[in-house]
Amino acid sequence: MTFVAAGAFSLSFAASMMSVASAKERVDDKYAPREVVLYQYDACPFCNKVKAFLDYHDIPYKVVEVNPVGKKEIKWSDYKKVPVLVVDGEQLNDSTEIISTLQQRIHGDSTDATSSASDEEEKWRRWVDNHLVHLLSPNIYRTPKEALEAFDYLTTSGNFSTMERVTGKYIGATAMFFIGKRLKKRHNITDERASLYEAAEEWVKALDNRTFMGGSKPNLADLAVFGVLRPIQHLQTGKDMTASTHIGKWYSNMEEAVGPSSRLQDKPLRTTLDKPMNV
Ligand SMILES: N[C@@H](CCC(=O)N[C@@H](CS)C(=O)NCC(=O)O)C(=O)O
Repeated sequence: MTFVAAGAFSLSFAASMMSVASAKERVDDKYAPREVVLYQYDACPFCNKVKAFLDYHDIPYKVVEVNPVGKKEIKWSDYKKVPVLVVDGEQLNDSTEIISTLQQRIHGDSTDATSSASDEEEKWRRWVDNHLVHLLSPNIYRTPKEALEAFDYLTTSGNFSTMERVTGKYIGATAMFFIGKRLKKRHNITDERASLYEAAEEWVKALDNRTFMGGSKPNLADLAVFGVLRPIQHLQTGKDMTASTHIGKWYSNMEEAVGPSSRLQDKPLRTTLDKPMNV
């Protein structure tokens, strides 16, 4: 490759990177929340959906890792699930509600950002909550080996002592293996991998050759799909899905667009025992 050709290549490469990287959406200072605290389980798909939204909009947030056994960190709350987001002192519950409220707020409330969302965007956000998310647990806990891998991986991000991690691992993985089977039955899934691949292809088809469903920038449906898939990306399930479907390109575009975490502390604040996602 000549110097000129190499230069042209790196310029076009930089331009192509910029087209996705510059997709990140910043919030006008006027509407930016002052203090945001996320109560979460690190590997929970719903929590990751909220994080994808906050990261994409560069909204700084503190994280409080909730101990799922006692949930003492959210003792003050009547709502007992995570995520809970406290925005300038106001409690918001439920990932989809949280995101809709934030979306409206960062657009200055005057624009009804939620009602201006397209039917397509709303339809796929619902698809994430009613369909995609239910495919995760049956997949990541599919076999004893995968259950161990998932339990190990997901709890590494929790607040475990080495002792808790080692002793809890086999019991936890066994429990999750059976819970995965129960959830599979509850959601009428016959072949969990086939259903996941089908869902990934369904999503790619819905993209209809667009970079994102939102066009040149991700919309709330893109952020929701990306958020719930993020915790499984390094697990066997995530690797299989990337290898067996066409979702990889969109996923890496999303990684680029969402960019680094805007979380204020490097590591989430931890308490004691954690548990993996159970959806
Ligand atoms: N619809 C809720 C679902 C939240 C949810 O089910 N979160 C799980 C964690 S992944 C939870 O808190 N489960 C109750 C528990 O762990 O006791 C949302 O979108 O935020």
